[in-house]
Amino acid sequence: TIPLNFALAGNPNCGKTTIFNQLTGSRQYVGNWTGVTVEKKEGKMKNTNINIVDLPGIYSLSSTTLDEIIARDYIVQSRPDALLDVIDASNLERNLYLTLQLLELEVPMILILNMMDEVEHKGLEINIHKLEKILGVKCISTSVKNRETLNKISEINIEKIRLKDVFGYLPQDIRENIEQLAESMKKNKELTKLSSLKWLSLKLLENDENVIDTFLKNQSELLEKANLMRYELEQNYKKPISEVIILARYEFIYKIIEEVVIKKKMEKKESI
Ligand code: GDP
Ligand code: K
Ligand code: MG
Repeated sequence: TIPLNFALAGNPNCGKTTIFNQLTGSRQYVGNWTGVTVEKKEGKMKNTNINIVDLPGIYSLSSTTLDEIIARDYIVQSRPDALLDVIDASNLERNLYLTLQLLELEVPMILILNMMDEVEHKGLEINIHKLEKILGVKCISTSVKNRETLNKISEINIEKIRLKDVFGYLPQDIRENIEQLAESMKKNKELTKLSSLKWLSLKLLENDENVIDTFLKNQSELLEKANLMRYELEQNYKKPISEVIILARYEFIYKIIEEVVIKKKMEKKESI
């Protein structure tokens, strides 16, 4: 069978390395990311033909740290067959913030809800089935108490993963602009090699200078078009589009948490 390439992504301290070690055992190779002295760990998943790259732990894809840029560029340019997004399920608010941004890269995703022991400890339960439906991704829950569930990863047919509209949480006018920009990128052979034209369009609207510098240099026509769109949107919202997007993301996350988190012990008031 053809080897598959998966990438492990997630916040720092969510248990990514623990899970990487569990999946790969001793079949690991440590090197460096090209051009920088940041450690790159790769491995082969036991009993499979799946290669796994452990990406640096990050909180966001906002291009402000080297780790974020390394993770972003790897996903966008190498287009792994799937992302294994590890989250600390006992901190959904913070962890889903990255998950939503990873989804926007339009790479098939499997969501690994780690630290389920902590969720239980907080007297909470997560409706996994509902979470799968809302996000449109397959979810696997695990914890230090049960790593057997991770075996399910190799059983998932990633070719059948169809992401739903990952920009669906954004206001209609921003979505329309994203689609228009993405449409005008379709004939550009350099850009269509990247994981997602819609993600690039979103970054253009946000005016992410690092993304523009890295992927959209010399695209003056596109940049002009996006600048005009951003100007018009900001006239309407009275604040930077990047801010509008962050707010929309959190609003969606609060809605998800409200839908999927069940409080088992009513007397204990802990949040997730
Ligand atoms: P990384 O920074 O994402 O690579 O996280 P690590 O794998 O280094 O784990 C961070 C910490 O969380 C370590 O102390 C782990 O032992 C701990 N940890 C990992 N998985 C779990 C889990 O399922 N439950 C609990 N309670 N702790 C965990
Ligand atoms: K921790
Ligand atoms: Mg680690």
